[in-house]
Formats: sequence, C-alpha cells, structure tokens
Amino acid sequence: MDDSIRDKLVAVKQAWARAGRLLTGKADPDHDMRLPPGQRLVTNWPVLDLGIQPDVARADWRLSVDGAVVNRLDWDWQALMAQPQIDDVSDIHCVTQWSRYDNRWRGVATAHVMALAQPHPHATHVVLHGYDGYTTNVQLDHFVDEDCLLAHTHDGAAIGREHGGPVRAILPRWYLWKSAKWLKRIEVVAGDRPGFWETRGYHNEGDPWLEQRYG
Ligand SMILES: Nc1nc2c(c(=O)[nH]1)N[C@H]1C(S)=C(S)[C@@H](COP(=O)(O)O)O[C@H]1N2
Ligand SMILES: [Mo]
Repeated sequence: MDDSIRDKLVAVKQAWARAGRLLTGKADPDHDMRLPPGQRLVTNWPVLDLGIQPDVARADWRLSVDGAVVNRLDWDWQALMAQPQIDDVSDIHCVTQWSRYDNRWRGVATAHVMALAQPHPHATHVVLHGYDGYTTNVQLDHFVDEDCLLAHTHDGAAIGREHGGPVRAILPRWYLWKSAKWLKRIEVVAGDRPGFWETRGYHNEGDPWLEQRYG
C-alpha cells in the first residue's frame, strides 16, 4: 500500500473516531453475555494494520525492554524461548465491532518479563512499539495482568506474519488495538504517553465492556 492510500485510510478512521461511529450504546435483549456491547461474533480472523506487514524472521527478531527499568532486556528468539511459557485462552474484541472467542495463545507472561526488567517505582505505563512503527500505551498494572502475554503461537500454530508474528502482545481485556503486533520494544515510562491510535481519536484505555471506543 502506498503512502497516500495509507494516509487516506488513517484519515477515514480518524474521522469515524471524531463522529463516534460504531458507538452503539444499544442494549440487545438477546445479547450473548459473553459479547461486549456493540460487538458481533466472527469465526474468521480479520487482519488490521497500517498497510505494512513487516517481514521479521524468528532468527532476526529482537525485543528490547527499556526506559524506566533497573534491568534492560535485549532478547532474541532463543532468549524468549528460554523463558517459562504459558498458555492462555481468551476472547478478542476489536473496536471495529468483531469479536472472536477462545483464542489459545502461547508465549511468555508479561508479568514475568516485567519481574525481570524491574520497573522503577515511578514507572506508570508501557509503550509497546511494533516493527512497523506502530505504538500503543497501556498502564503498567494492566500490562502485567495474568492473562497478558508476549505470544508467538495461536491455536497451536506460529502466529502468521499478517497477525503480527513472530511475536505480538496479547492484552485480552482491552480492544485489540492495544495488542501490538510485530513487537519490537517495550518502553517503560513514567507518565502516560498515548500511542498511534490514542492520539488519533481512539480512547486512551479501550475497555470493551465499557465501550471505550473513541474519545
Ligand atoms: N504493530 C502493529 N500492531 C497493531 C496494529 C498495527 O497497525 N501495527 N493494529 C492494531 C489494531 S487497530 C488491531 S484491530 C489489531 C489487529 O490484529 P489482527 O490483524 O491480528 O486482527 O492489531 C493492533 N496491533
Ligand atoms: Mo483496530
């Protein structure tokens, strides 16, 4: 996708955010209690990105955990695989109104990563950076929730390039835009720093149960 198309795509999404589009607030009496308001269930897995899908081989993948930490981490694939691995099954909720149930993720718990890095006492947030330049911010205490992980495997298969492989963040309690794909860097910061979509009209937190889509 060329830059002008990409700019246009971003502009359209920004305009939707301004208009509060997809903000339904509707209560559906037949609503499945597992489905947050305004969502519909899909069984496929839509792909969303900025028009760039970085091609990062496992052998070339690197992750740094830096910023307000006592121990900076610089991991390659072997270092990631040498950590304790966890499995977690969770639902995906995308702000564009689709949800996908029972995703089985395997990877390294973010709580484990942060326990090794040791954030400074004044650290409040993390900014996740992707190989495509994407960023998203999340509160440090939310980032280390027990169901959050740096995932490399989905339903038993390596996460494909289009879905953010070799490694993406998974933060199931938040709209999927918080789950950075092609993860490259976890920057620990003192004070909030809104990311790509958060500075373009998306909600700063993004709780699907509170329908924190825009604003
Ligand atoms: N690095 C990176 N991560 C990203 C994005 C992106 O453009 N770049 N898009 C976000 C958005 S808006 C969504 S909805 C999900 C889409 O993930 P999927 O393509 O696996 O469904 O990734 C999120 N993580
Ligand atoms: Mo999204």
